[in-house]
This record gives sequence, structure tokens and C-alpha cells, in this order.
Amino acid sequence: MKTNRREFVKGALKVTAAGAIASAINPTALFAALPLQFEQVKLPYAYNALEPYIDAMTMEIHYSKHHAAYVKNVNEAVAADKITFENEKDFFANTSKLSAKARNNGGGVYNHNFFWQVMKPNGGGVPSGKIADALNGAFGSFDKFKEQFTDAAMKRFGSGWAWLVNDGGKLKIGSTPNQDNPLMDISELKGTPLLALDVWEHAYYLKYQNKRNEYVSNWWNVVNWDAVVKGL
Ligand code: MN3
Repeated sequence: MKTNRREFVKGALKVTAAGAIASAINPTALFAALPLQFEQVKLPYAYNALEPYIDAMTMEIHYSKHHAAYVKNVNEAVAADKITFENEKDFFANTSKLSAKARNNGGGVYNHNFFWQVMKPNGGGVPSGKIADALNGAFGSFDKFKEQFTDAAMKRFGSGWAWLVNDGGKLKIGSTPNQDNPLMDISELKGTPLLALDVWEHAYYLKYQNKRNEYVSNWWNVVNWDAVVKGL
């Protein structure tokens, strides 16, 4: 999770520390004055980097239009609803108390920030080491894991996400509707996300049209296992 108020404050203090007024700032007062702000991570690769599996135009529209809109909209909701949570973790843990606009767009920001990180050019393959052991232990084999995850992605009716999560040391596969995620208190599937797949039509329709199965099966070629292992 990239942004929370504390990190933002750290950044702000760094800037002021360079000036002569640093000692005049009361960090507690500054902390209390800053609202939670959601931010869009920088895409870690070029729009065309995941070709031919995910086409450049889909990536560009997905990142610069869809994802950017979630950022704008959630920050509007945070201001309008006077949301005072200090970080995204608390925001999601209290989703049941949020407006639909805050919930849907907050989820949209987080889910896509996460999704970009778990993909990379020349990714995919069969993972080894810690993540392989964890998947074999939880699902029997890598192929069985892949089958179960693919099934979750295919059976999510309409828009949503497929997830691999770490729920207190136990790996689980499931899916969420719309922009919900496993960090939300209202989610049936709970845990720390390790891997996510966006199965909204906007993620694949330009290239794959109605063939979600082809999108999902090609997507395995861009999975960034180095990022997945970090969540273990
Ligand atoms: Mn999307």
C-alpha cells in the first residue's frame, strides 16, 4: 500500500526540513490536518510491455482512464463524506460504514495499484522456492492452484476480481464482485492479497471480446511471481 497519511506527512516534513521553518512545525497538528488521500501508483512498465497478452491500448485506457477515475472519485468521496481514517487499511476495515462512492472507488484504486505490481513483462512460468512450496502445500500442486484460480476468475459473474490471499498463514482462492477486495469488512473472502486478476470486461474486451477464458489463460504469462512472494 503506497499511500497513507503518515508517509505523506514524512514527505511533507522532509520538504520543510530543508527550510528554516522546520522547527516551527508541530508534527501532531500537521498530521491531524491532512485528510486520507488515495494515489495512483506509477505503472511499473510501458503500456505495450505486456504485449501480446495484454494489448497497449487496453493498458493505456485501463490505467489512464479507468484507474485514474477511481482515484479522482474516491478522493472526492473522502472530502464530501468527511472520511477521517488515517490509512487505507482502516478505510477498508470499515467499508460497511462507507458510501457506495467511497467503497467502489476506494476499492478501484487499491485493486488496480495492486494488479499492476503482480504483472511484469516476461513473467509467468512455474514459480520456485517459497511461493511454490506454499502453493503446493495449500492446493496440492501448481497445476491444481492454477485450475482453481482460473475457475474463480471464470465463475465470477459480471464484473469483479479473482484473488489469492493469505488469511493468517492459510492461502485461499476466491473472488469479489465489482471493486470489492479481501481487505474489506464486507467481503466474504478475507486476507492479505497475494495475487489478483481483474475480470471486468474493460480489462480484456478490446483484444479478447467475450472470450474471458483466453484472457485468463494468456494472463498467466505475465504474472510477476517475485511480487507475489512478498505477501507471504
Ligand atoms: Mn480494471
